Amino acid sequence: MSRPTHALVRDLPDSFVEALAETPCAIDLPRARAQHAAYVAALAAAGLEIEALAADEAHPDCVFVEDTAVVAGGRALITRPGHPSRRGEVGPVKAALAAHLEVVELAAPARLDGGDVLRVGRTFYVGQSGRSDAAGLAGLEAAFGPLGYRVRSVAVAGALHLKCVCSSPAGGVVLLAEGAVDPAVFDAEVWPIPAEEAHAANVVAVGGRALVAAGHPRTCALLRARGLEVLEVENSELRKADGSLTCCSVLYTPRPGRAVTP
Ligand code: CIR
Repeated sequence: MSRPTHALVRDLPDSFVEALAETPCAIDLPRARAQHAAYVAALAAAGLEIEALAADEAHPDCVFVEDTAVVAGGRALITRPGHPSRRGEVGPVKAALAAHLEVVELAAPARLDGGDVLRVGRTFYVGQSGRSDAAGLAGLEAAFGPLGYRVRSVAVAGALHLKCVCSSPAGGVVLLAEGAVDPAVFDAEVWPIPAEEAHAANVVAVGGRALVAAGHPRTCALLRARGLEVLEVENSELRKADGSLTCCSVLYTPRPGRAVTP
């Protein structure tokens, strides 16, 4: 499986201060923008080519592009986000990815957020959360099953998305917050981290490097001990809107023969 070469990101609108949040609290917008810029710079430093979409004031949560697309095998599934206020975010994401990938779309009434989709090798683990349902899982299976991917359902309780509590920092590995999900559901090597560092379970892995939310020393130590280069990034303001690190990018490799940006 080739490592991703590109990252799609999206700027924060001023309306980000009204983004969906399970526990609303005041967001420092300039700080949020600075943290997002540092995150994008870290992706670029990891060798990814960045494509940045303009913010959309009508969609306060548009920075969380991960929820709008799932990419694998040269194909992008444009999702139908679980929260109605987010459905209008998909158009520019679809247009951007269509320049590089084959694009298919999830049909109504299915609901799927990319934050519920964890891919480890050729297996997709799909969270069944308040945002993603069985029809969304079936749509993902229809999109990627023919490409040789299999799909497993994971019940999610106590978290917005499956990837709020886990991610894949390396091939064949799941980094998992203890007590969040039964580790036995993963046909993978599981690296547990303490529940009090659950927010650090969501890392962005590129090559041998892992972007980790700052302030989680035990997780950083674990990842370093397993040979990864750790880069801590500040995420306090995006976290106020329930954002983790993977949610702010869609990583992909352009399909051979597709047009790429000049
Ligand atoms: C939402 O509630 O949809 C946003 N405020 C947060 C989305 C975070 N996305 C993600 O973890 N993939």
